[in-house]
Amino acid sequence: MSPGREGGGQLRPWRDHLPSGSQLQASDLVTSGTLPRAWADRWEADPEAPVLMDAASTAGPSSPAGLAHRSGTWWSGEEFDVATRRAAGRLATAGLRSGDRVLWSTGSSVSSIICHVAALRVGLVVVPANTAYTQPEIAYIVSDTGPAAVIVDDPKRGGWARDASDRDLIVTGPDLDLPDGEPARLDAARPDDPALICFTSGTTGAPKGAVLSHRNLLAATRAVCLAWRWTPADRLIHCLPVFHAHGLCVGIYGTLVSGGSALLLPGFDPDAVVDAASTHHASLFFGVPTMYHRLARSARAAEMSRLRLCVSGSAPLAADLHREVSAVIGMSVLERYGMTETLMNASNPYDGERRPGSVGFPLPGVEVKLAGDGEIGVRGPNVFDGYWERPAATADAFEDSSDGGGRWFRTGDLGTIDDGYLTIRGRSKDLIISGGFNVYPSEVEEVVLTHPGVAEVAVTGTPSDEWGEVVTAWIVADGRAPSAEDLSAYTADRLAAYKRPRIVRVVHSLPRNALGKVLRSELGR
Ligand code: MCA
Ligand code: AMP
Repeated sequence: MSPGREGGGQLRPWRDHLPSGSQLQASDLVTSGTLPRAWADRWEADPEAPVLMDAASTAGPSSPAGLAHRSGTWWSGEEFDVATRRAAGRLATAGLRSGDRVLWSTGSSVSSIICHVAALRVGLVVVPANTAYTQPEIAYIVSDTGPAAVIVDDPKRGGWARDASDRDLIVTGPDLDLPDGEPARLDAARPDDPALICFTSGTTGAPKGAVLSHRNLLAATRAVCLAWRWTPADRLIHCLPVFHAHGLCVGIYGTLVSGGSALLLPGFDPDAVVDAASTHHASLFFGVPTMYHRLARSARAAEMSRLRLCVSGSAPLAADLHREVSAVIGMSVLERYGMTETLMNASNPYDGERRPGSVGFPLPGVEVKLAGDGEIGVRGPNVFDGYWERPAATADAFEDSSDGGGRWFRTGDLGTIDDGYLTIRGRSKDLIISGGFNVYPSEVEEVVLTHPGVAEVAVTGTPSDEWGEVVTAWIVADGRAPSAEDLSAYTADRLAAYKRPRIVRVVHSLPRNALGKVLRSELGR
């Protein structure tokens, strides 16, 4: 099958994202080979350039590697290089070696990013984890990846990790309070070495770690930098969590690779975003649709028009919301489509029509095709090699190809091609996306089922203007059925808040197929 040829036409080629006259080849995306080398090139080229800053009002944790706490001051490239070298020295002196896993679960702060960058410079494999995870969620990741160290800003999480680990775990905060020392070698990771293990459920089953190599990360980062014309003059208002690919691989890596700068806000608040954009002469904002929904209702949304570019991703941006928010902020929001396993796949163009309801066409270096049933397939230097220690799940996730271009990753998303643009029409995978966070029905069902008032349960997503979807539990009661509040309290120790059911519907029975499997799609919404 030819890339992008089914489902009603052919996608525009990725070259259409480049400025006219560009001769870029896909292989150019991965020159420098690894992120640390690409970053080091930037810091060397312009050591004085501002890189990152914690928003002044939000005193982050103290900085690692002996540098004074610097909230409200820009870190230059040179300072960032020095701080990450020192932090790398501490990690290496603590006994961490290339290939060791480090669980990293922190809020957004320069200190935390210094730890992250230092770990990659040593060749460690970073395992990001949501700071909302409960004890069993952390324990699962620790037992699955066997980290040698954890960097957490909540000591309670460090204790949970220690309890779940069968080795002598190094536990530290983002201040990296460890003895100083020289790392053996810096920036020596090779392009195919793993850099991140990001937990996701893929199309089916239990959470598993998607292993992303340095090559994947560099290719995906360079692609968006090129497509969105990201330059050293840009300044990003960054308010996404740093433990997911959107905030980390697009927001932070993009800033460091482009040579631009980013102001780190601890979370999303429309007024704080508008204030920061104005005070710091920002040019970029990246958000999930829930943030755009809230921005559209902010009295100050028009002040966003001072930015050069606003990007939406991680969940569908409804066409109506796209039009509404674009009208109030005075610029057409650019929607793009990504996935943990593949990072960024497709984007609306920087120059040219940004079509509401569509995710545009493949980013530089990426090939996208539709299978006969409409499932979107992706291949390219951005696509991961497989799930951590799960060969069967990895084999299932890919489809072989005989055209010599390599195997296709099966996304579990369904799409159509309309006039050169890709539109996501649904998912073949069981996945709920609430406010940009993924919720896997089976994970929630497993916990809810242990409630004494629940005989059977199925979990689905109910459409919500603000959240995209909210989690609904369909329950067959055993005695008195629990309310949504009861379930929220009951699941609080085992499910992060965004996974807990917000709506409970009590039914007499659940629709099942001949094999007894629940047909979630036949439940109402
Ligand atoms: C917070 N809550 C949520 C969510 N976030 N509930 C459901 N879904 C959520 N996403 C809970 C809170 O714990 C709280 O619960 C209640 O909702 C109200 O919280 P509120 O203060 O309104 O929420 P918030 O703290 O303002 O958070 C909303 C948010 C946040 C800013 C939209 O959810 C967020 O940062 N989302 C971004 C997710 C993201 O980065 N995804 C990227 C995945 P209680 O009342 O019980 O305390 S990477 C990816 O998907 C791919 C690669 C891609 O394409 O990008
Ligand atoms: P994750 O596993 O967190 O990386 O989530 C990836 C999933 O988010 C994709 O497979 C899509 O289902 C969804 N997604 C990301 N961006 C978009 C978008 N712009 N439109 C629709 N769905 C999206």
